[in-house]
Amino acid sequence: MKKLSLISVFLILSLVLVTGCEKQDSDNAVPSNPDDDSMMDDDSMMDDSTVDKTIILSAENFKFVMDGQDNPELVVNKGDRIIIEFSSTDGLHDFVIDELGVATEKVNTGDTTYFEFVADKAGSFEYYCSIGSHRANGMEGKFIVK
Ligand SMILES: [Cu+2]
Repeated sequence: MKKLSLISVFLILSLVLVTGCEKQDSDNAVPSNPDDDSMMDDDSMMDDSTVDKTIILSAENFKFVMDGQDNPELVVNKGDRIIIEFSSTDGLHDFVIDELGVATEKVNTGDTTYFEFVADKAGSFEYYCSIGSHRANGMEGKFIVK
């Protein structure tokens, strides 16, 4: 009987110890998690860590194309970090949205460029190609920030 109660005490003690350790672990985890979060926030303030949307767009004479659709209406959420992956399949083109400060490099046939920005203004804007009379020839579309 004495042995049994000793074992019980030992079991209870080890249980307490294990629980204590677990509690300590979770106590350690609690402060470390916000640290990770704030590090992620810091990163998102800087470049290319958290991208909400990648828009893959190509250009030709004289239209923009995405997934087989000509001059598609592009819709994003306000505050989204966006990467435009912009390429030309025919001719020299760029991708510009004046109100959002977006202006890719001019790319020639077969080339690709990237432009990253935050859609920090809600509204309906126009994107277009700024080269020559491309816009007048049809290289424009709607860019909506909700
Ligand atoms: Cu163009």
